[in-house]
Amino acid sequence: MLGYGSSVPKCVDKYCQRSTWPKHASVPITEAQVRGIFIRYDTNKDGLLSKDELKKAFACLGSRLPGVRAWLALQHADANGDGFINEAEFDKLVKYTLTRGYKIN
Ligand SMILES: [Ca+2]
Ligand SMILES: [Ca+2]
Repeated sequence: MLGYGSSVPKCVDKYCQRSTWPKHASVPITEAQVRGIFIRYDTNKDGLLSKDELKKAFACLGSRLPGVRAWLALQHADANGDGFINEAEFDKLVKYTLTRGYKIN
Protein backbone atom coordinates (compact mmCIF):
# COMPACT_ATOMS: atom_id res chain seq x y z
CA MET A 1 0.00 0.00 0.00
CA LEU A 2 2.71 2.45 0.95
CA GLY A 3 5.47 0.80 -1.04
CA TYR A 4 7.79 0.62 1.93
CA GLY A 5 9.97 -2.35 2.76
CA SER A 6 8.64 -5.09 4.96
CA SER A 7 11.15 -4.11 7.65
CA VAL A 8 9.18 -0.98 8.42
CA PRO A 9 6.66 -1.69 11.13
CA LYS A 10 3.10 -1.20 10.07
CA CYS A 11 1.30 1.48 11.91
CA VAL A 12 -1.30 -0.62 13.60
CA ASP A 13 -0.96 0.17 17.27
CA LYS A 14 -3.66 1.96 19.16
CA TYR A 15 -1.65 5.15 19.53
CA CYS A 16 -1.53 5.89 15.85
CA GLN A 17 -4.45 7.71 14.33
CA ARG A 18 -3.27 7.23 10.77
CA SER A 19 -5.92 4.66 9.98
CA THR A 20 -8.56 7.23 10.82
CA TRP A 21 -7.05 9.92 8.62
CA PRO A 22 -8.71 10.66 5.28
CA LYS A 23 -7.90 7.92 2.79
CA HIS A 24 -7.24 9.91 -0.34
CA ALA A 25 -6.28 13.30 0.94
CA SER A 26 -2.59 14.10 0.90
CA VAL A 27 -2.03 17.24 2.86
CA PRO A 28 0.95 18.37 4.92
CA ILE A 29 0.67 17.43 8.54
CA THR A 30 0.07 20.33 10.90
CA GLU A 31 2.10 21.34 13.92
CA ALA A 32 -0.79 20.40 16.19
CA GLN A 33 -0.96 16.92 14.67
CA VAL A 34 2.78 16.42 15.05
CA ARG A 35 2.56 17.47 18.70
CA GLY A 36 -0.35 15.15 19.27
CA ILE A 37 1.49 12.19 17.80
CA PHE A 38 4.65 12.75 19.83
CA ILE A 39 2.68 13.24 23.02
CA ARG A 40 0.74 10.05 22.32
CA TYR A 41 3.98 8.18 21.74
CA ASP A 42 5.36 9.01 25.16
CA THR A 43 4.14 5.56 26.00
CA ASN A 44 5.56 5.35 29.52
CA LYS A 45 4.26 8.86 30.32
CA ASP A 46 7.50 10.05 31.86
CA GLY A 47 7.36 13.34 29.96
CA LEU A 48 10.43 12.39 27.92
CA LEU A 49 10.64 10.94 24.44
CA SER A 50 13.20 8.17 24.21
CA LYS A 51 14.76 7.11 20.92
CA ASP A 52 12.47 4.11 20.85
CA GLU A 53 9.40 6.25 21.39
CA LEU A 54 10.57 8.63 18.67
CA LYS A 55 11.11 5.72 16.33
CA LYS A 56 7.53 4.56 16.77
CA ALA A 57 6.24 8.09 16.32
CA PHE A 58 8.18 8.50 13.07
CA ALA A 59 6.92 5.14 11.86
CA CYS A 60 3.44 6.44 12.55
CA LEU A 61 4.22 9.58 10.54
CA GLY A 62 5.18 7.40 7.59
CA SER A 63 8.97 7.67 7.77
CA ARG A 64 10.73 5.11 5.61
CA LEU A 65 13.57 4.78 8.09
CA PRO A 66 12.07 5.60 11.48
CA GLY A 67 15.16 4.43 13.37
CA VAL A 68 17.44 6.71 11.38
CA ARG A 69 14.96 9.55 11.59
CA ALA A 70 14.71 9.16 15.37
CA TRP A 71 18.49 9.31 15.63
CA LEU A 72 18.69 12.39 13.42
CA ALA A 73 15.90 14.06 15.36
CA LEU A 74 17.83 13.46 18.58
CA GLN A 75 20.98 14.91 17.02
CA HIS A 76 18.97 17.97 16.10
CA ALA A 77 16.73 18.51 19.11
CA ASP A 78 18.42 16.85 22.09
CA ALA A 79 20.10 20.00 23.36
CA ASN A 80 21.44 18.57 26.62
CA GLY A 81 22.56 15.31 25.03
CA ASP A 82 20.85 12.92 27.44
CA GLY A 83 19.25 10.90 24.65
CA PHE A 84 15.73 12.03 25.51
CA ILE A 85 13.53 14.84 24.32
CA ASN A 86 12.21 16.80 27.29
CA GLU A 87 9.59 19.53 27.37
CA ALA A 88 12.10 22.28 26.64
CA GLU A 89 13.41 20.39 23.61
CA PHE A 90 9.99 19.39 22.35
CA ASP A 91 9.43 22.53 20.24
CA LYS A 92 12.68 21.92 18.42
CA LEU A 93 11.65 18.36 17.72
CA VAL A 94 8.26 19.46 16.37
CA LYS A 95 9.81 22.14 14.15
CA TYR A 96 12.38 19.67 12.87
CA THR A 97 9.67 17.14 12.09
CA LEU A 98 7.65 19.75 10.20
CA THR A 99 10.65 20.53 7.98
CA ARG A 100 10.59 16.90 6.84
CA GLY A 101 7.28 17.58 5.11
CA TYR A 102 5.32 14.55 6.26
CA LYS A 103 1.92 14.27 4.73
CA ILE A 104 -1.28 12.68 5.75
CA ASN A 105 -2.15 10.23 3.04
CA1 LIG B 1 8.78 8.37 27.52
CA1 LIG C 1 17.51 15.98 26.12
